[in-house]
Amino acid sequence: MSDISVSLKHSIAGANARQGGAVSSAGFVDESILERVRVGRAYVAAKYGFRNHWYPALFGAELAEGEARALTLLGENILVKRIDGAVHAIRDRCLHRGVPLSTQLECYTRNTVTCWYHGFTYRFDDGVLCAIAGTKDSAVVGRKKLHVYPVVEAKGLVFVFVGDADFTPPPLAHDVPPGFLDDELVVRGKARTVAANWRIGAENGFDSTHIFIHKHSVLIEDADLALPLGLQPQGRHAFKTSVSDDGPKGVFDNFGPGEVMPVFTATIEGEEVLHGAMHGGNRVPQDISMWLPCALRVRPWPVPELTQFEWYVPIDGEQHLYLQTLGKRCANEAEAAEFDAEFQRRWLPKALDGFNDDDVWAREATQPFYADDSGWLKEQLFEPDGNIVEWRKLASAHARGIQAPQHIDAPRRPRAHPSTENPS
Ligand code: BPY
Ligand code: FES
Ligand code: FE2
Repeated sequence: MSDISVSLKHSIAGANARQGGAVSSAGFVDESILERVRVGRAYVAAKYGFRNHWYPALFGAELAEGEARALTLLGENILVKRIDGAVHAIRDRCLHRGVPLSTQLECYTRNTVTCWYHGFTYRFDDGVLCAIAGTKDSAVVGRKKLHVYPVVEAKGLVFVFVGDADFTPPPLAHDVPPGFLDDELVVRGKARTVAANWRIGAENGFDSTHIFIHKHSVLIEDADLALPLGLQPQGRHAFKTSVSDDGPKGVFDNFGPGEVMPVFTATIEGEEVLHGAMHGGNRVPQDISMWLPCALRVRPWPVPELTQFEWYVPIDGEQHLYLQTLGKRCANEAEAAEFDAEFQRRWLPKALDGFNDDDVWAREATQPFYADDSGWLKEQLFEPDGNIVEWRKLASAHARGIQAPQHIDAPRRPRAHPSTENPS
C-alpha cells in the first residue's frame, strides 16, 4: 500500500473517529464509494484537492499595493493582501469565534487586519495575534497565531502553498509543468470560476477524445489548424509518466509515430458523417501533459510559437478556478509587448474564450453525474481514456496529501444587512 493510501485511510476514515464525529464529512466522498474504486482511490478521495502543493490563486496584477482580497482554495477561506510589493496570505477565520475577517475588512495599520467583531488583530506577515482593539492586556495577545500561507509570485501569477503548518514547501518548480518558469517565457492569461469539481476540469483538458466538442470552433479558421475529431492512442507506449524526485510529476500523451493517431473522419455504420479540419497548415499540438497538483500543458498551442498552461484549482467540492495562460518565448521587451497586444486582440477572444468556452460548458454538463461521486463507479471509460487512468494512478501515488474535512471552512455568507459603512 502506498503512503498516500495510508494517509487516505487516516484522513478520511480516521478524522471523524478520532475527533468523535466533531468534524462533518458532508460533501466528501463516501467511504462506501471509495471502497469500490479500483484505480486511483486517493485521487477520487481528493474531492477538495491535494494538500501540501502550490496552487495559482490569482494574477499579480489583480492585487494592487495595499489591496486585500478574500479567496477560497481547497475549501479554505484565505485573505490575501499586497504589502510593500509582497503578497501575504493568512487564514480568513478569526481565532476568537471563527468568523471570516473578510465579512467586513478593517485594516487600521498596513500590516494588520482587525476582526470586525471583537477587535482581534493579526499581522499579515506572521499571523500573530498582536493586539485586541478595544481591550487591554489579554493573555492571548502574542501567544496565538493564524495560519500563514507561503506565497510566491512567478510569471505574473500568485501561487499559494495550501498545506500543513509543519510541511516545508518544495520549490515551486516541482508543482508547475516543465518549462513554465523558463526565463524567456512571457505569460498572459485569464481566470474564471467553473461550476464543476476540479477533477472534472482536469480530465476534460487531458481527455484525448474530447476535442470532438471543438469541431466547429472559431479558432480552427483563425489559427489555420488541422484539428482532428479525436486522438486515438495506438501502441503500448502511448502514455508515459514523468516522476523524477527533483521535478514535477506528470503524465504525457506520447505523440510519437505509431503511438497516437489523429482521427479525421467519423463513420457511423459505414456512412461517413463528419470530417475534422484536415487542411489547416498548423498541426498542433505535439504533446499534451497533465501535472500535479492540477495543471495541463498543451504544446505548442494554438500556433507553433505558443504553449498553453492551464490550471484547474479546487475552490471547493463543486467549483474550480479555471486559470488559463499562454506562454511565448520573447527575447526582449519589444517582443513581449507585441505578444501582449496579440494576446489581447486575438488569443483572448479566439482561444482562451472562443475555443475553451466549449470545455467550460462540457465540464459543467459533466458535473451532475459525478456530484454525489457515484459517477466514479458508473462511468464507462474506453481505450483512449487510458491517459486519464494513468493520471489518476500517478496522482494517487505521488500527491503529498489529501484535503480532508478537518481542513476546510464553512462557506462564507454574504452580509445580509450591509447597512453600515465599511471603514477600510
Ligand atoms: C488546448 C487543448 C485543450 C485545452 C486547452 C488548450 C487541446 C487538446 C487537444 C487537442 C487540441 C487542443 O484544455 O484540451
Ligand atoms: Fe473575531 Fe471575536 S470573532 S474578535
Ligand atoms: Fe478542450
